[in-house]
Amino acid sequence: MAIVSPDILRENRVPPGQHLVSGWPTLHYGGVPRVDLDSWRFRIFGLVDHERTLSFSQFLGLPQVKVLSDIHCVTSWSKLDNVWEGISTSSIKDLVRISPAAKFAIIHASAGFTTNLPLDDFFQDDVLFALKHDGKALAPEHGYPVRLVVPRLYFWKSAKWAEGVEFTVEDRPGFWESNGYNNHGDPWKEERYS
Ligand SMILES: Nc1nc2c(c(=O)[nH]1)N[C@H]1C(S)=C(S)[C@@H](COP(=O)(O)O)O[C@H]1N2
Ligand SMILES: [Mo]
Repeated sequence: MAIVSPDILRENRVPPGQHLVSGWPTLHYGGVPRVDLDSWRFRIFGLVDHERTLSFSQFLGLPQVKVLSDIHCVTSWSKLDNVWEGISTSSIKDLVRISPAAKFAIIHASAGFTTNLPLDDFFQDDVLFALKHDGKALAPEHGYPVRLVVPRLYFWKSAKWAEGVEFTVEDRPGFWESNGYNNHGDPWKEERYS
């Protein structure tokens, strides 16, 4: 059974200032990395009892979920009805003991890209590390092999080419958050820029 992101159930699904597109635009800073699955690792670190480093096959072995969600990019395009499959962030919670002092998740991705989320946002049940979109492996430009998907926030929080997550006491604005975007990014409140 798919987890339905709650914004899907709104009567009006398009947030203020957004418009629908038919394709799937690509947007990121820098180049598309060529990822080798044999050397790929996913690291869980920071305020945890034991840091974990997972190989791709170990990551694939975690329980998988399916999520139905909409995409809202801060540049104003929205794309409805996306089916994602991958690893729920709650599976990460089952792998390590996160210190009660931790308040933020910093998602690390290729080439030093990061994005930051309060733990409450990171552990919503519609947030996942996606491996597939609409039944197919992610294309390289959309984050192959693994991207975060945070359906309730603008899409810049959905880090492509994810490589790990760090738990911290202090907030640490990531790449886009340090370059003019809002620290939180709720599309329904138009938290676009800082
Ligand atoms: N690693 C990485 N992930 C990223 C970005 C980036 O620059 N680097 N850009 C973000 C932004 S601003 C957007 S809008 C979405 C776009 O995802 P898409 O290209 O799959 O549509 O990726 C997000 N994830
Ligand atoms: Mo974006």
